[in-house]
Amino acid sequence: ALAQTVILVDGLGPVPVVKGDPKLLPRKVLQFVAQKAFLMRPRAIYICDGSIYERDEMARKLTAQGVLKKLGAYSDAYIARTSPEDTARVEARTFVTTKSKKVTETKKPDKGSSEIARWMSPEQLSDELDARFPFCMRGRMMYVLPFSMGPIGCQFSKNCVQLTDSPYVVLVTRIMARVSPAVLDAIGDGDFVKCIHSVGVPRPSVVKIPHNWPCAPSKLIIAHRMEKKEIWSFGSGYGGNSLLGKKCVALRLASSMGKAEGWLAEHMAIISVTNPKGEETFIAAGMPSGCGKTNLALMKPALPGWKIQLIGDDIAWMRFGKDGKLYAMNPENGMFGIAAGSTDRTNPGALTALKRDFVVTNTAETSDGRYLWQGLEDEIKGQEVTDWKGKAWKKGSKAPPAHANSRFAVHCADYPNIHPLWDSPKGVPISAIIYGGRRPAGIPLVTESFSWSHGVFLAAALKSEATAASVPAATSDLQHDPMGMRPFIGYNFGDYLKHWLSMEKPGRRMPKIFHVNWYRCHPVTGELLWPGFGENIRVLEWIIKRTTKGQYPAVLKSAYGYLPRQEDLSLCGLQVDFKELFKVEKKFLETELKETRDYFRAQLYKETPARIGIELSEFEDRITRM
Ligand code: GTP
Ligand code: SPV
Ligand code: MN
Repeated sequence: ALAQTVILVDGLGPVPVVKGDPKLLPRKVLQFVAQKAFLMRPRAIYICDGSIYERDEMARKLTAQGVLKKLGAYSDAYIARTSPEDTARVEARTFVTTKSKKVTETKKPDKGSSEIARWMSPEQLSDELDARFPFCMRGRMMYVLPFSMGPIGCQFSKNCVQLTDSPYVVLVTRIMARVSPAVLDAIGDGDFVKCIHSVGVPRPSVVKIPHNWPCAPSKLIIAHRMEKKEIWSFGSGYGGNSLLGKKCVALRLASSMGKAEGWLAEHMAIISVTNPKGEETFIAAGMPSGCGKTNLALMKPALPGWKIQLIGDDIAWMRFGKDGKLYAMNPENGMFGIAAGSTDRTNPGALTALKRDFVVTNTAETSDGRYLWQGLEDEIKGQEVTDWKGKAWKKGSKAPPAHANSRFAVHCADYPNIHPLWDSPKGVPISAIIYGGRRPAGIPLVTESFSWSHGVFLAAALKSEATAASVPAATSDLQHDPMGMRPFIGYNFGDYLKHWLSMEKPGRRMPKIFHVNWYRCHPVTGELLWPGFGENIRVLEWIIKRTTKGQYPAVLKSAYGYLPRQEDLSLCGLQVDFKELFKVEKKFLETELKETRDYFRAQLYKETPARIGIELSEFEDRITRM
């Protein structure tokens, strides 16, 4: 008989390794793989290397299962369809586990659960895992996926190994993170983040699998054991639930490591903006899911001579350098951007990136092998369309062709306007931080904070309408979403705000903090007051003038923050209602203040940082004087 490569698992015996050489696994990785193979009992093990051969193999496998189809109009492009029950992140089933509850949750007087970093005790988590993971990969392949968040082997990067039974996760992680055997070398004798993921449907399955997309929504859990740097995810194969490098490692885990080590992991795009004179400014933009980070990063400026280049579209790791500047780096390798609504008008950058080696999920497709979604309907020229559920679709059909949280996954490096420093391990120096959410009423188009602590306050008080990026899907209710990080802060919210406030130190060049609102509507007609997208460059221009030309004095002071004077904002060629866009009303702010105070009271309780209390009362004073 042919000698077969195996991993010897204690208590179980040899488990075949169908690809990769287990002898090349670092000792601790091999141990991890063997222990978890004992727990989950896969039929075989596959050690991934991130190559295009591997991509093709996953694609063949998923195609045979009916989950994936090649999009013939591009090269190496695929469309995937998930189960309609597995289309977005599930916050209610996402937990952070630490020995002491205090490290994670702020204490509250009432029994309602925290909206930020839901704590689960180590004991309860063990029970939850015991009820799910034993034998969960029976009949399935266990993929061993070594990846790095950040350039491989660099000082601030994080080495990770994810075990998964989802070939889709392998296919997409290859785009989103740096998957390579070099990560195993970088691990060497060292530690790594342990990610354990299963779709939760062992074979043979006793239930019918919709769209052949196995998942177990009723048993879903995503849990972070912070002290052990371990992430456990069960029951979902999609997005932030299963691509564990993204929200789980690069935000929740990283934010808590950043707290301990003095840096920040934030839900932010990083962009370079160059003006017609060739002067470049780097900006970080924090917004809740579905509020415009990717669109901003891939924007085509409407003003002539301006250029925007992408560094990152979703996550920023930021730390102050010895020169006192704040450097931001993108730990990801790809973009997992919202597909529906991306068009030549709104977001031409997305379409220019989607030419080769990408995966779209839960979009529609045309009979000539192209992707299709809301906003692209006019491009249908007689082709037949199949919607995200696999059903025939026609213009005028009631249901939209793509799911509202349909996504494209594409390599950052394949985007034509990628910045040459996009993968710099040090990052780029940030001059301004922009926050923004969906605020149909009351909040101006752009506001500059009075100071660092006022900026932190504005960001902490950020609210936005819910979007389809997480379940339950879009209601239009306003939700608090501090720093756009509500689902991603991996530790105590009070400590998080203190950490942000503590960034300000003598000798540091603090970026200015702004708040933007692309989504204000006319109070009577309900129509959007601002055209958005490429026109947002006009707001960036003002922000840059205020930031880099320290002496540029032109502002109006409002109770909410500094506002631009009409003559300082380039509005030429636009028909906009400046007065409505910037109206700041006493009654509105009074309600806003009360509501924000209540929120902090509920979510922070006694851990509200003193400085935030001062910001609240200064805000109150300013409102009183209106
Ligand atoms: P996540 O990937 O979920 O974190 O979202 P994101 O912050 O990257 O949001 P994205 O850029 O994908 O934008 C989400 C949706 O917001 C888009 O599909 C647009 O419909 C809308 N959007 C983005 N920018 C603008 C804008 O300037 N104006 C308006 N009106 N809508 C915008
Ligand atoms: C978000 O929800 O902010 C995303 C998509 O970027 S997911 O990867 O699903 O978290
Ligand atoms: Mn995001």
